[in-house]
Amino acid sequence: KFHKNRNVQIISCPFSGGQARGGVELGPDHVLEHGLEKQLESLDWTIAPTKSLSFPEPASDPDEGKLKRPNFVGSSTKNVADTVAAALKAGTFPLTIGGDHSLAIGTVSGVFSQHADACLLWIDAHADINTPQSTPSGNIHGCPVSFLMGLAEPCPPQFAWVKPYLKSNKLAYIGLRDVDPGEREILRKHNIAAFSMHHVDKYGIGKVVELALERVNPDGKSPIHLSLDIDALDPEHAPATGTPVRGGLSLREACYICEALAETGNLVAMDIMECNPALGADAQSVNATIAAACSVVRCAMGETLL
Ligand code: B3U
Ligand code: MN
Ligand code: MN
Repeated sequence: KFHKNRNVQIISCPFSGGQARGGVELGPDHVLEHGLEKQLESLDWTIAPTKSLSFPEPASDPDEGKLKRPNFVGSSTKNVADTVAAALKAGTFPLTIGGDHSLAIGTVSGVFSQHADACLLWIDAHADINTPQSTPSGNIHGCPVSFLMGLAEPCPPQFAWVKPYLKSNKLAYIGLRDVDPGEREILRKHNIAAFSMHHVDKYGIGKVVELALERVNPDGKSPIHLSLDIDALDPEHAPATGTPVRGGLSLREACYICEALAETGNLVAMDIMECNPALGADAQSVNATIAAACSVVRCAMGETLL
């Protein structure tokens, strides 16, 4: 068995404050209703009672510069960080189901508070590394990585609690295909391992994962946090998401990434984010998206490893 620890703490995060489209807060319930807990049990995981977080909206939440809903996102992600840290302290594997990707400010903070030497694999069509200055939209789900790296200067007061745990050599992306000009500059300046769909085509997914792990985990000893945005997948497989981008990962490529990380034996946490059951053309597109989300999670939890 590649996972030595087979106790999982599912953390349900019905949160949509990091972006403008309603419905992403329904993602966790849909994933759970699809039977994820039972599926993990059948993979021999012990399931702690699922933690469902609730996210009270602040009475007032004026923009902070360009950033929208900073109070809501700041307090909610702090709650997530504490919950993820507690799950790790309890010896469980935190599996966080979103909700929008701003939640990763919390999940990654929680993981790095317990594993300072961790590395982060960010699987996404987008780099989510805009700063409060560079963000074109003001949506904080496009900014989490910049907060985690301490690139937001000055740091908005709502995120003063976020420690800049994440070093540029401990972060790798796979699946990128919609990166803003300001983000490109940041990726280049900090020499961040960024594998776009171009690299997936050029080298194949097997080689890309190998290259990514070489960059962020050269000695193979770092604990790994996998943060997976469902929009990394091609909209053919995951149409029900806020910002689908054509030309993405096949379902098998996404599953392969998860399997390869499971195979390292070092995976300590996973996020599955941005499933939006209110989008997608019909019930079948929503179901396909949720099924894909459950598939990649099962792969990360060891399903297809023999
Ligand atoms: N980069 C854009 C768009 C975006 C980021 N993440 C998603 N969309 N899902 C932004 O708003 O920062
Ligand atoms: Mn994305
Ligand atoms: Mn994302």
